[in-house]
Amino acid sequence: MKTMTKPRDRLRIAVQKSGRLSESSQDLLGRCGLKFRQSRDKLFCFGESMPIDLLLVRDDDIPGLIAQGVCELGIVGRNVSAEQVLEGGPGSVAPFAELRELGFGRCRLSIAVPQEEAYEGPQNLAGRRIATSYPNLLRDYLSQNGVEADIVVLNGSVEIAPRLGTADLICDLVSSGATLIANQLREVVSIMDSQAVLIGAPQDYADERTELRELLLRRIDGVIRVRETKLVLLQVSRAQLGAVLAALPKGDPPSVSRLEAPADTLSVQAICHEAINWQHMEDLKRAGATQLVVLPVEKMLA
Ligand code: PRT
Ligand code: ZN
Repeated sequence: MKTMTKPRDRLRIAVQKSGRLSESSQDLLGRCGLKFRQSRDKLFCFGESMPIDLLLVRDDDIPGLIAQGVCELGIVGRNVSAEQVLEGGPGSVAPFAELRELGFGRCRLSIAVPQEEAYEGPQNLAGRRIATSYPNLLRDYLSQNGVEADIVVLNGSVEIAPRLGTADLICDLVSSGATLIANQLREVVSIMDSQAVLIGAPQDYADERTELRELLLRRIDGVIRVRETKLVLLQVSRAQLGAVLAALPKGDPPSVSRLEAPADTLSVQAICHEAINWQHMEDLKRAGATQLVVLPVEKMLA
């Protein structure tokens, strides 16, 4: 006989419906083995492979849905979760905790001034009008620096406020910096680094949700680990081996073998657990590496 699963024995995750985090959030959950069937209104996705469902909403609603107990988990920018934590006022206990950094949606919350304006430090912010969608984070930064300024809360198009004359400066999210340049603004200080994070209710549940949450967290950890894992292959002369090994990004102990020819040339194979950028490649080359190849790793079982 088929048994019915009670609603509270399913886990609900809130993710952004459409925006910068939507695709990467769903991709991450897909890589964890979750498959979904979308409802007609496209707001709810029923988990077919596991008792884990998705709620597709605006990102700003995600912390509140967790606080109200509608969802157990959510994926949101740290800028949004940190702003809402501060909403509770000083000393208040956050109704959700940051469980994992997810490594996508990276940006920073920065203060920017009109391009021609001088800036020496936070004292230059005193008495100015600063436009932002993140009043709590900005207020927190200003008070930590002992500065008083007027915060002008805007829910969008923050970057045009100085041109419109509704504010003197702005405090907004920046990733490439192109928007600031297009609006003749100059980034002067970053007040917070942000990326997508998994947030969740801090408590355990008396039912199956605690176990489901643990299982999902283990899979997310696995996906993140493999995503950052690379196989590095290179050749190096025996004399330069020490320098090349020292230049390798963090990882498992590499295996080193002798080549048939040329004599005294070694082949190195290393699993690295860090993102490998062009700077790492150039450092390895300078240390003596040749035939340098970096490959993605699909799956791992150590
Ligand atoms: O509709 P909904 O409320 O769900 O979406 P939204 O419009 O509030 O959010 P969305 O989709 O724009 O962003 C979601 C999350 O993505 C943010 O909360 C951040 O955590 C993250 N993120 C990463 C960014 C950026 N990068 C980003 N560059 N969010 C916004 N921007 C904007 C920024 O506000 C500015 O207007 O992009 C512009 C600057 O970009 P650059 O590349 O020109 O510097
Ligand atoms: Zn939003």
